[in-house]
Amino acid sequence: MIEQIIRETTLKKESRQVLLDRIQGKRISLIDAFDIYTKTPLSVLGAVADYITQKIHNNKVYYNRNFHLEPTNICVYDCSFCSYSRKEGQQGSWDLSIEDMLEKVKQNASATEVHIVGGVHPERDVFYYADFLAKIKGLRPDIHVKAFTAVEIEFMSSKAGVEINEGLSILKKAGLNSIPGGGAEIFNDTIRETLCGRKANSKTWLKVHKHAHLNAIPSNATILYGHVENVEHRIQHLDKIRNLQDETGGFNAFIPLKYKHKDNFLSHLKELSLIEDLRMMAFCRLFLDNIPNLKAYWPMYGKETAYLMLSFGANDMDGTIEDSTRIYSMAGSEEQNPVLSVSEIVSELQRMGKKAVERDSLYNEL
Ligand code: V47
Ligand code: SF4
Repeated sequence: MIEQIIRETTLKKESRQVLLDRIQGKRISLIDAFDIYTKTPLSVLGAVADYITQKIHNNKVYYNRNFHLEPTNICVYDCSFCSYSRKEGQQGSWDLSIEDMLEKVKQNASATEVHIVGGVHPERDVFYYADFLAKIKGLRPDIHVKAFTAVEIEFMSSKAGVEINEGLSILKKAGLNSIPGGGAEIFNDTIRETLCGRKANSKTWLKVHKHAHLNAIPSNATILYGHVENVEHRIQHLDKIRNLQDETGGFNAFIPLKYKHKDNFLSHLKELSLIEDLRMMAFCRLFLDNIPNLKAYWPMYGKETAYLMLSFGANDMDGTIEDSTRIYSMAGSEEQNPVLSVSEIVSELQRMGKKAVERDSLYNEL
């Protein structure tokens, strides 16, 4: 069936063969990737992505019970795509005390994961955050702490005068269980310079994740797409992630993040269409043959689009969130107060012929 769909497309013969090889498990090379991304009809790209996803996951779609802590939006950097960061004292800034955040941990007693990410505060070093993580574990020894982007880890380690490796060990000892995928943006140094030139560069992001994996700290990876980059840049970015995964096997999930344009320095750019978002998700499933889980991150795409993406290669809805993140609502997401109840996930997926499966943060089924 899928072979027939591929054989009947209008694609050139070589690309049809690449798709036929891909469904047999063969890797898509960098050379072939551009034509596959840009020229495959969306229906065919989606069908192949769905076929591969079903082969790995059957009809299962994962979710977890999680919430975010965003300690502060005060940030030393000023990334041009960011609607969230503020300078100290600026209207709209926040800076939560450790006590306030521990209160939120107590309030979210049924969550299995806390996802901690925020602005890069000029005064906070790795010892401050290690103390914070230890206090969370003191309250909830069982909760999985997924915390701090590579950008935050690089800054807080250097603030404390320790190497990244040591910074990671300090955090791990205090309770860090895994690292989220943020801060990757786009691994092209020219573009990165214009978007977020002062923060950790591509090489450093990859180095932090490699060190984490070698120290048995798993992580996720992201791409920020749909701003000033082009398809070639996206493919090069995915290739760097795929190569590191070949080396370490430490990535649990990949999360494409679509650029949202409200209230930031790039607001003049038009956001990509739904069709482009579906194409991106499907391509990620085809290209990233060594990362099993692709998240449709609903607080950013919106629930409807996220559900649709489950037929275009995604197999994970992230989690219930409990209205605890502001990064995307401030950038204009339709999910202004993101909450997704377990019953909503279960019934919506049932209607789609999928099975909602609760997972822990390491993708063990609960
Ligand atoms: O690095 C910031 C992105 C990221 C905008 O690991 C924006 O499970 C779109 O790390 N439009 C942080 N994106 C979020 C993050 C994350 C999210 C979901 C799941 C996981 C995970 C990690 O948010 C930043 C940046 O790429 N971002 N501003 C914006 N205007
Ligand atoms: Fe700061 Fe992160 Fe926003 Fe960049 S994306 S300005 S590092 S909060």
